Amino acid sequence: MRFHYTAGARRALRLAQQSTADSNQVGSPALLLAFFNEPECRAAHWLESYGVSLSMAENRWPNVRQPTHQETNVQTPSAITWSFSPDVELGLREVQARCWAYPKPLELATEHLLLGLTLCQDSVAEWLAEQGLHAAELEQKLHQLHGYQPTVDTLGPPLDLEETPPQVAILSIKSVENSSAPPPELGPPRDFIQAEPFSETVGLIRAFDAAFNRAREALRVIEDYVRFVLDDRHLTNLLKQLRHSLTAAASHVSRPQRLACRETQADVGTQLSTPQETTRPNAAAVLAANFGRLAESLRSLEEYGKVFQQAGENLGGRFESLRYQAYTLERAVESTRNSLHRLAHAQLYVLLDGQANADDFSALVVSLIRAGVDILQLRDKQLADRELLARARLLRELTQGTSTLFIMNDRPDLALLSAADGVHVGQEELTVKDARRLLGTDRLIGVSTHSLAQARQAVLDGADYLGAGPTFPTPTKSFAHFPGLPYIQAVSQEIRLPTFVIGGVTLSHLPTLFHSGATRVAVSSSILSSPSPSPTAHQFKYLLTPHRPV
Ligand code: 3NM
Repeated sequence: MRFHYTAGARRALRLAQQSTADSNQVGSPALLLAFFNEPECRAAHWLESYGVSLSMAENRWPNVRQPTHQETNVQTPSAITWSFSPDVELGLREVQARCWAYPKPLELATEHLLLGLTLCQDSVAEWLAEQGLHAAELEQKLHQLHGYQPTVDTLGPPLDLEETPPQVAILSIKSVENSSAPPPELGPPRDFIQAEPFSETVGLIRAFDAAFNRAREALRVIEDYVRFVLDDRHLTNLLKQLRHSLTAAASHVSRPQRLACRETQADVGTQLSTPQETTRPNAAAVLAANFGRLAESLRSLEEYGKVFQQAGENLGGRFESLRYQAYTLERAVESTRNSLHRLAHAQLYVLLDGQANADDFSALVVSLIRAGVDILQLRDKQLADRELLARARLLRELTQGTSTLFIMNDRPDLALLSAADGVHVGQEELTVKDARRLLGTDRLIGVSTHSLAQARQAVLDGADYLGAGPTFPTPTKSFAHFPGLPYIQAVSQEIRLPTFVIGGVTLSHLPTLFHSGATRVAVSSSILSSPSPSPTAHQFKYLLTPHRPV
């Protein structure tokens, strides 16, 4: 919105500015006195009609320097930069709010400036009230004068001055006059000067403040879920870091400045809500709504941040990078939540090879399914592709319709061809991103991890579950390094994405593993090499099932 001033208002403002040469800010006492030095000034007439004279004002503010005769007669230069004191600035914004339904563009005359002084919430407003000049009465006079009849519809939301923040000396918003550039719709030169609207700067700070608050609130809602429902330390830390980075970036516009411009009571958007906002059918809806709010607010901060940044700064870029972090976290939270549902009862994961022939393979698979194995992974480094695919298809057939999931090791291509439930990849194999490209969103992607850093990365990459190991020495696979139990403890403490402890796990390890915080295991040799794989698997399942004494 653009602001315009009548010639009289411009002269009064110039006089007021001249008498406050030190700070160069137009303050309320100087503006009040300036009205009396401005001939034909309606504000002065109104003041006089209430019995307020120049000498009374001078007595009350003896330190305000009066302009000399020469200063009073000086020509208004074509461009003046005005800077208002915070009080005057807030008062004028109130005037703007009260006259918002006037025909545009709103032209501020001295009577508008006087109304602004009564709305300043400072010593001038107090003094004027003592003299009988109250904002409500002046406002009515003003509307009558300009032939404007406010109705209930046009009055807008009530403006509660008590809600206006206290005086803040930081705000310095400039108003620029430029008489050489009248707005096109006004035709030939008129008796006002187009000014860059101080209200736009205030509005921009309001938008920035609102977006910052929205982003912070959304982050808190998400953080509460991740902390109290998922109980995930890693993601909680990342969300907290994001919140701190957000606050650090937003502090570019100081808190006092944001508070000074905040107008929650007068915000035209606070009463508007959609039916979707009033209901949240489940936690997924809460998360989706708040990640959406977060991304939108970060985009708003990015755009308005660019307006506030100085040359050489990249405030917009900081918010942009936070937005990308938010997208990554959204996926990680979603994956963790989905997997916890999908793999809620998956505790026993068995890796098996293709056996000597298809019949042996079938018999073993059927017995393991009956024993209650939750996930079967086909992992065979010896079989040729055609035979491996045949075993995979057989495994699919045998697990179909049961509660046992089928995961293909290392080969997304064979996983697709055999319609497996997912694929498992190692650190040297295809990345989660590439596997996801091939397999789409519904199939599970598991990742082997050997350190906390790899586990954290896999969570952010959108893995559906983790293998964590090797924990104990094993004949099944050779390793140079054993992260062992310390890693199991660390990953159990930090990460809630379903994690299967792997590497040499036997029945006798279970108490130690439970003690380390683990609840799921992936096993090969201790079941397959046992004289009776099915009973061993059954025993694993029994001991892994919660609430059973170990
Ligand atoms: N991957 P077993 S440990 C295939 O740590 C495999 O990533 C591991 O078999 C890892 O139960 C491992 O016989 C071997 O030790 C698992």
